[in-house]
Amino acid sequence: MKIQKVTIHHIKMPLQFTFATSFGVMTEKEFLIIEATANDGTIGYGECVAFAAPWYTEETIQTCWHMLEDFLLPLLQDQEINHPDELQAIFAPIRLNHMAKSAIEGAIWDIYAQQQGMSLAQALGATQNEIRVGVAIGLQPTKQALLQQVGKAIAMGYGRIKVKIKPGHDLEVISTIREQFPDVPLMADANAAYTLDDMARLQALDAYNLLMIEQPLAFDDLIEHATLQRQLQTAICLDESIHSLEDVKKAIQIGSCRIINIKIGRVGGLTVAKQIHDYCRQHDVGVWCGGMLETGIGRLHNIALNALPHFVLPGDLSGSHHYWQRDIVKPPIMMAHGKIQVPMDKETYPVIDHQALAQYTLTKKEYDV
Ligand code: OSB
Ligand code: MG
Repeated sequence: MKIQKVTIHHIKMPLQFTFATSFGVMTEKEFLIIEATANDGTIGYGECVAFAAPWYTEETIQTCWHMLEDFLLPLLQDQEINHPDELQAIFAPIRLNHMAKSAIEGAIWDIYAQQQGMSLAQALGATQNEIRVGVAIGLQPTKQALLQQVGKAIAMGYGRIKVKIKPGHDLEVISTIREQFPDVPLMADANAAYTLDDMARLQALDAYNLLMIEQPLAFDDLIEHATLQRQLQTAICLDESIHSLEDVKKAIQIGSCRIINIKIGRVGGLTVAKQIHDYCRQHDVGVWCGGMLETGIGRLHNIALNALPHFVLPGDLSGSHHYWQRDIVKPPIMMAHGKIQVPMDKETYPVIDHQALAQYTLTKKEYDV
């Protein structure tokens, strides 16, 4: 295939909940939706998951747009692409900017799957028809609100509860949940809020039978996480620190973690996400699929990835209505009894809700590639 035309839709959607983490509070999310048209007329969609501000990684909506417009789309000019894996080499002259690369790569994976007459999951080599999912709950203002959120999530069937923690909102948060729900599969995500000076506080979390602690230390660290993992019983899971297969190899080699959160955007696309999955499978390291509060487009890509065989831990993957009043795909993605069905054939694959997309659009721009 060749890519002939790309439309970038800049959209903003109000979240169904206030999402508070150690780095701030979110009530809405911006996205770039990438609509790519191939020379045979097939249209594919990708999603840029960067935030408006650079607190999770260094990328933002605006840096991604700049990268796409000025560097990535020009590299696709006259480029014959036989398989989306080839984009790794095509984009190699551009350092990092993984969320920008992933956005266009996802659209090209979507085109490729359609051209093969397959669902995205099939094109990736998925083996699971349904996946078990978990929910991420932000920092809550009160104990009552926290218990109510956790109780509701358990009642909805989520297979794993993840709560955000930060220094001062950690042991109390976890002990409060454990008193009421002693057996629920529970984990904590710190979004890099701690340092090794907090060792005692982090070790105290060992008493609560957590599945894992996600990204306790700095966003760019592997070494200190290895030091911490040696002194913790609870498994460390890395999120922000993992940008590539090379990062995964180093983290495993030095013992920085026992589990990896794979986010398609953070690692630069589905091709690398699958390579990380395969490597962790060979090395017996757990993986799960992380979330970036995606629209249905990004979520369908997460679901397809999550259907690969080594994704046995539930990911941060809820149904459309958990995040949005109206999603931009139809039918919306449904979660029931803690599970999401993986759309495996053309007939049941959700399509873009163009009316909803238009309703959320701030601006859009068309590029002849
Ligand atoms: O750290 O995993 C994270 C959302 C935005 C930014 C970072 C993170 C999250 C989540 C995912 O926790 C929640 C979701 O998509 O359901
Ligand atoms: Mg995280």
